[in-house]
Amino acid sequence: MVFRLFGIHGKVFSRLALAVLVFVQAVPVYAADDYVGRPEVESYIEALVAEHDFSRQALEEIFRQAEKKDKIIELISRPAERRLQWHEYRKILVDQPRVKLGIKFWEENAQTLARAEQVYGVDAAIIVAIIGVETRYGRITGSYRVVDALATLGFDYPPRAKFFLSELTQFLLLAREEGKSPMSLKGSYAGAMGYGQFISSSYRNFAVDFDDDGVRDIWGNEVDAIGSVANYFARHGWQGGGVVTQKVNVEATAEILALANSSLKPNKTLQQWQELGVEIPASMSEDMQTNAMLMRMGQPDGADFWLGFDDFYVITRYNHSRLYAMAVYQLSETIRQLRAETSKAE
Ligand SMILES: [Ca+2]
Repeated sequence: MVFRLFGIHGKVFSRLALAVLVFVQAVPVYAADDYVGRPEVESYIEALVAEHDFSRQALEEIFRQAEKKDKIIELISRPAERRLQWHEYRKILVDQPRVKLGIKFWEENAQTLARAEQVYGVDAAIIVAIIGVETRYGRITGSYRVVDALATLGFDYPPRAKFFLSELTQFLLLAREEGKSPMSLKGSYAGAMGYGQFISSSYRNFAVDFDDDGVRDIWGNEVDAIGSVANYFARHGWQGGGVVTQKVNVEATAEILALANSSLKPNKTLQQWQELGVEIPASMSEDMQTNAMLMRMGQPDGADFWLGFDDFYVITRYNHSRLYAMAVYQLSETIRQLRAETSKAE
């Protein structure tokens, strides 16, 4: 949206880029033919040509090379967020190596992170934690061709077909705008790309050229990746400075158990939660009209209960999972504290 300029630039280059692509790949090493000739693929191509002025030939060449990956369907059918209890999930994501690498990533990018805080009002610790959880600070950004991931999920995974076909369109537009060959771009099994694992629509809407070199590159540029994550949070309403989440004691009534994990959005005031049997800490007694939601986080011997506030909800806009948001927040706090202690000791 901010970067309309790229759209214009992309349009000028698109035909040339795709023509070159077709030429270079005229003799494919391996033709999978998983998608060629399927009526739904044909009508998808038809629509893209009509709506977005793509070259039919170039699109047909892309689908000739796209491969259906059964592994992707297997992975999307059982995401960690649904398989694991909180204590298991936390162990994987808030681990010592990730904390240490986070401190290192912060040191290496201290200036950029400070600038991102200033420009977007988003805490450096949160930006670091997101990039840490998503890709171990850019180390694991995904090895699937995005076109394979999105074609597989768009054409061969009916539960999410609509969403992933829309992302496939966004991806083809993105590649055209950024002057990239669609076949060259890699990402996760769900088609998420780069340091912060942006899906194509997020890339188009929220990625920024934070080092001002004329290119939005969150595939390989740390500065752009940091600015883009910060922009994503700012545009989704990050406030900063307040309580994000708070562990609480509850009377585990049937009503409370039914209300826990029922909403990602803060849905009751602290006053209401108190009346239902949630013990509100004295430190929050001034804020009884503040909204919060209640979470139940599985532990080996039962569960912890936590309240989540507005900024917790913003973290879930990155990945719609309370486990994910809690892991990001706890990682961010652990990194922040350890970093402060380390610098004090030195
Ligand atoms: Ca850049």
